[in-house]
Amino acid sequence: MADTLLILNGPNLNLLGTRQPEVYGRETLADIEGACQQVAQGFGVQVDFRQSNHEGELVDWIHEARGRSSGIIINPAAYSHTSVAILDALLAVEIPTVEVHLSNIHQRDEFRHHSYVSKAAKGVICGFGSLGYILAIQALTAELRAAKQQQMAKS
Ligand code: DHK
Repeated sequence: MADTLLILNGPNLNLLGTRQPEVYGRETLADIEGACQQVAQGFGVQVDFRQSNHEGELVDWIHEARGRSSGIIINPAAYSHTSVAILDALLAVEIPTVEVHLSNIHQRDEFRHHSYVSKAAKGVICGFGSLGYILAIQALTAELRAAKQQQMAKS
């Protein structure tokens, strides 16, 4: 069966397209999901794409990913800078994770420079707009392939 990547989006990302387009671009979240689905197909993986404005719901979805998803791509949005709960959930499930931000958080307000979530991430991509999601799919699928090859070499 094909690997599934869980792509999680945090608060206010449902407003993409109209929300501060000079910062976040003009693409909607549905546009980004469409691009992710298309690229994932090319890589032979499935994508489960979700958005929530609620921290607890994101935590629940991370827990549910155990045994279901081979990788997680997360744009925690504002929760990046506040959520120990999301960090702990990612540390608990031990699923390879890539953190994505549309904007370059290091060029913005100082409170956006630190992300709690990064401690649980294999890598972080920021500043490339929606391309970041595509790069994250590419990086995660390469990681999964390498891990499988290593396992096969061992057995
Ligand atoms: C999205 C948000 O909503 C902000 O709260 C973060 C992130 C940055 C992004 O660039 O995708 O600070």
